[in-house]
Amino acid sequence: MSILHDTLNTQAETLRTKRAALLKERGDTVLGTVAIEQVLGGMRGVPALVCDTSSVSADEGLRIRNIPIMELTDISPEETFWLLVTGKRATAEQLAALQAEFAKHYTIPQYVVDTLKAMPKDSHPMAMLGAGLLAMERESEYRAAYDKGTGKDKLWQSMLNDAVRLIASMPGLAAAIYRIRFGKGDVLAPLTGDNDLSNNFAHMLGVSNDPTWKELVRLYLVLHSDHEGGNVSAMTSYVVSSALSDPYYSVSAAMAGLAGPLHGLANQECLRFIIDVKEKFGGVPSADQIKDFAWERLNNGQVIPGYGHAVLRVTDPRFTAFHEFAQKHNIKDDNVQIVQTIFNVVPDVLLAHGKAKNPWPNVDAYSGSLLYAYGMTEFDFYTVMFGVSRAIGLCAQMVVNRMMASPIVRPKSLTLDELAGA
Ligand code: CMX
Repeated sequence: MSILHDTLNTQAETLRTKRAALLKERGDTVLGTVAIEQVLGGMRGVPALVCDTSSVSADEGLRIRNIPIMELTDISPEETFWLLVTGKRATAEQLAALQAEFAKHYTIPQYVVDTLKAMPKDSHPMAMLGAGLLAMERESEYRAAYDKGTGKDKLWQSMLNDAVRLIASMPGLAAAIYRIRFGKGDVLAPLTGDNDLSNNFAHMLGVSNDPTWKELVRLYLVLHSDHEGGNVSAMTSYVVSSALSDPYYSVSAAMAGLAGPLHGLANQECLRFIIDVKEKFGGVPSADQIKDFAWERLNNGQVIPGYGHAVLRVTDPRFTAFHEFAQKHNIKDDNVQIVQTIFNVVPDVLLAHGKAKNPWPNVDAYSGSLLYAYGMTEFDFYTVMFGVSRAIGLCAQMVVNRMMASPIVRPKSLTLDELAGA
């Protein structure tokens, strides 16, 4: 039983009542129309999902429970989860109790380590993350509760237990992937006497002893945790869990989406772009050289990774938060300078190119250069870092949706001929 159960017991009832009232009193209210260009254009802007944990606006970006992300840059991942799932800031006592629950799961089962070690040496770290999560599915209390015939309105309780365990296992799982996949030596045990999730993650990765490394890991885990309900990873877990599949299935499916270069893998692609630039020009290039390089890429039909967004129309505040971190800690290596030069040049290039609706950077344009600066140079791993964080938001969204007893997702598809005749 998690400390969160007490807080959420009454909230679950309130959410279900609110949902039922909306259905009864305003169920036939029309939210908008759907144009053919939206159907053919990846459902852009179609208001079709419920997500209470966070929202993303075009002109401001991410708010978690209506708090701008820039006001949350000093909180912990544990507090982020608490806020996402309850809508309230945790007290120090609640936070300590939640951390103690998380800490029970920082050591991942040996059979998961064995599964990772048995995978081919060239497996992508994201494939290993998905496989590790699926191996752990047998731990699901939610599936066991469903098998025992637990009623629909109670299932969220065992889902919350799974969520706590899954989120707490992610750092150990990711760190094991890092150490096994990149030949970093033994898998490291968690810290003794320190329940803090990001401290444990920073330690188990074994990347750096610099105290600010822990701060970067904490910030990284907070910034990537949630981005409302319509992005690929969130929507994937929403759909999969709507079939009452357990969180291990749902999060591993979401990780498969996060592994795509237009979504989470963009941070890996971004660092590759920066390294290509550095190698081509033998260091930090001039603004004109970056401009030519960006045009070359665009004319070749490639995207500029880390730029553009389906919703945002301004610089992503998470990019700004990383920039402030770099300034605070005086990180000015070549990669960070290249990130800055790209930022000075690429928006104008994208505007002149005339395709991208948003020429400004997203979070992925900065994050990798900071990981690299602390010695995590294996950029195939960066999306796993993203995944550890994103699991926090995915699990929060799933718990809230299960509290509401959301139904199975089943929109209508049309053939091209049906659209043509519409
Ligand atoms: N470089 C070049 N072209 C870009 C571009 C970029 N960074 N961003 C958008 N475009 C292009 C699109 O490919 C599209 O071209 P076509 O009309 O030929 O298909 C056109 O501009 C219009 O796209 P859009 O409406 O502005 O953007 P979408 O909502 O379709 O896509 C996104 C959004 C993020 C996939 C896109 O901006 C992109 O590919 N960016 C680069 C990859 C990236 O940074 N992804 C990370 C996003 C954050 C995350 O999810 O983690």
